Amino acid sequence: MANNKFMGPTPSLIKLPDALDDIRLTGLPQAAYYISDFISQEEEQAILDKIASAPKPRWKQLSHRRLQTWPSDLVNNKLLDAPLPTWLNDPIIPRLKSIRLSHEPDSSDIFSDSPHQKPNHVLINEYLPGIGIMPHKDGAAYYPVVCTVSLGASLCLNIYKSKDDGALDPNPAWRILQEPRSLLVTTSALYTDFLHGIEDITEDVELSKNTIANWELLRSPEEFANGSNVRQTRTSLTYRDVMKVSKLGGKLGLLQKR
Ligand SMILES: O=C(O)CCC(=O)C(=O)O
Repeated sequence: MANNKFMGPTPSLIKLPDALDDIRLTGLPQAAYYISDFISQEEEQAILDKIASAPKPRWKQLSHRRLQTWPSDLVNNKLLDAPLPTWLNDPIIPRLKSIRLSHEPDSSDIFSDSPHQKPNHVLINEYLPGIGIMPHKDGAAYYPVVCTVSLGASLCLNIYKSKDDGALDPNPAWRILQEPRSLLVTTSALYTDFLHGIEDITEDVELSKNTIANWELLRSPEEFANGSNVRQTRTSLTYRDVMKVSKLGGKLGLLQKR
């Protein structure tokens, strides 16, 4: 037998759904979609290697979590126009753009109505076991579509409602289990009206088809048959379209005219 350390589909065998509507999380408000095998193990490893080899100043160290922002941080909710590096573009963005939203004849992809028709910004978050992210909304800087590719390990993303008095209901309304190499897309009301977060725990518990909104769409539900997921380091790539982009070239032109 060939000594192939990678198991699972090779890039050419990645089987994407015909339409996002085929893999919608039906119990959630409009709309969330989950593809368990969005990238192959080779592609996952190549991206992890690129992340690991980024120069140290690329990392921003928060109190418990560290992150990279590509192509750069936003300033006043604006992005300075710059391309994403090839390894963040390819294969993920063409693959995202290749899936139409529905089976309607004129249906196009999830970014077709966004200002730049594709994501122009990627946040890379690294979560060690026991580390999460507080419930939050992503705010007005982005077109309300978030595409998250998970690498390395699984964890639960929680979706929270605000109570009538505006306070956060601390019990998640839904939990979404994200496996390595999966894609989660959240849009519309789910983006604007709900909060999302990841608990600071070392083990996700009470996992079952009754508690996990995407259970039927998981690659390997049998891995969680005992109801638990012991956390390991999980890295996420969050792809979004920043609506306002400032052109440095334009600014230079303006300076030259003065
Ligand atoms: O890592 C994740 O899946 C969530 C990241 C997140 O909440 C964010 O980028 O706003």
